[in-house]
Amino acid sequence: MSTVITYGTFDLFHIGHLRILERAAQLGDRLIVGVSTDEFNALKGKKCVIPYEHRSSIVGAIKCVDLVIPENNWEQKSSDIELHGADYLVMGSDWEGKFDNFSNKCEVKYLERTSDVSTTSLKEALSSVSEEKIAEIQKGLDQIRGVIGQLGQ
Ligand code: C2G
Repeated sequence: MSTVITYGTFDLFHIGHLRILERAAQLGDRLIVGVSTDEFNALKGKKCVIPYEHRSSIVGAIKCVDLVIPENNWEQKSSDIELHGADYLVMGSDWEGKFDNFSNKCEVKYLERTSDVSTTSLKEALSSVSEEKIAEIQKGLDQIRGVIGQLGQ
């Protein structure tokens, strides 16, 4: 039985996350996913929208995922690979070359990142919607103030 392991934050889960997990799962019989804890993400300089408990539950519910483990630091990959007998470490191509140091423990593969989608772009879309909403509410309040002003004259 061959085992694949991969890691990620998986914040605001999107199609790029699903595609990397499905393609990683196709490389073996079992897929283990290390989901970055909120504390580790702080170390990565990432502030998650969705807390670890929810991110790990979402990833764990995906059909092709067999096991979710917490990712607490960069270094644990080595012991994870040994503990779980991973044959492949898979990451998206934005990490190309960054984990080659684990190639003495398993095959390291970088799969093409899905273009045109990212957690960052989703966050920006969400914040722009809220800005638009605030502007719309502000406009309504100004209209109400105008009517009140007219009534007072
Ligand atoms: N990914 C992808 N396509 C996207 C976005 C992400 O293929 N459009 C891949 C990334 O390359 C990564 C995985 O999905 O393999 C998870 O991405 P993130 O949640 O952004 O994870 P990251 O913050 O890169 O953390 O130790 C490794 C780190 O935990 C990776």
